[in-house]
Amino acid sequence: GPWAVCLGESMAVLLPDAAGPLEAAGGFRPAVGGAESNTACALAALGVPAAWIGRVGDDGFGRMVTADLAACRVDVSAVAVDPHRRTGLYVKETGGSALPHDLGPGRSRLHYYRTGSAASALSPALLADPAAARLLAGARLLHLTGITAALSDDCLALVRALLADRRPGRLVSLDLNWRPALWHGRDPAVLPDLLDAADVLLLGADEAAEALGTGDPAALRAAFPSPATVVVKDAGHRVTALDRSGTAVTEPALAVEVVEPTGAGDAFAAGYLAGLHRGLDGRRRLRLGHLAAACALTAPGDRGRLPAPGVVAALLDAPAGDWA
Ligand code: KDG
Repeated sequence: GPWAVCLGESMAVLLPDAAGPLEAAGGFRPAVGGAESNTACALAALGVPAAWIGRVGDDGFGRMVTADLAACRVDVSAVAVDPHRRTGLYVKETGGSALPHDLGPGRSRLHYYRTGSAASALSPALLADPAAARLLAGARLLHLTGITAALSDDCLALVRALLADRRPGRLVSLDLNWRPALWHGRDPAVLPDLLDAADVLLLGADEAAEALGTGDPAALRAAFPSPATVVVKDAGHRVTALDRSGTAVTEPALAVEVVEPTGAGDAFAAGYLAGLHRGLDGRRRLRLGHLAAACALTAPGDRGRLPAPGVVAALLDAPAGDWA
């Protein structure tokens, strides 16, 4: 069975053909997004057997999402189809046009159409589903994000149930993925307990500062004593991984020309976790994360394409001065 199980909401995405405010969009290209399934795809691309567990509607977008992930060689055997609710959707807006209401160059915004989506009906009942239970029992890694906790009370209960259901030999990674737009009317004070229940905690320094009051790696390490590793990503500059004793490994990010940043964090998680799967040392784990993130940063959609395995191997082993 799959080594990694990634669980959360995947959505249909509409990508406008050109940068600019949505009222001026000429056409949209369909794509697939969702933080956890992005990570599952990138894991599969890195050769790590991965599954995605989620819930889609009995509709064309749901079938598109599921088929797209299957085409990425992600196990979709436990994806539930909800007969009553629709697949979630988001529309991506990117800035850089000269038109009024432009977001500004290099900026992008996700417009969500997902309230009451099929995925928002995920609940602890999932643990009794035979297909999901089979994947969860066999996995060595369960990957979750803070997004799921924001989707509904049932989703929050599912995240809590999964974090409480500790299995020997199975790690849980959790990426904060702070999405303020999803927390309107909900209480993000539930987050710290969830974050501290992970084995591998991934946070962006910026989002952590916003959601938790600090983006400082040492302060975050102190705030979350339980995870074996706390990984703090400092937007495009460097990532620091700290173990329980506070010992830190820092690796600079690769300098790339950013096309569109969405999905870079998901790819970083996949690279880092693939490094765990390969038994890489701490520095190479961070490098594999940076490499996967760089590929997502240079693609217009959520996901990028990795270089050939030989190129990846050469980069992982590059001397420090040649790396970034
Ligand atoms: O990390 C990328 C995600 O933000 C995007 O795919 C949509 O899952 C998504 C979300 O909830 O923001």
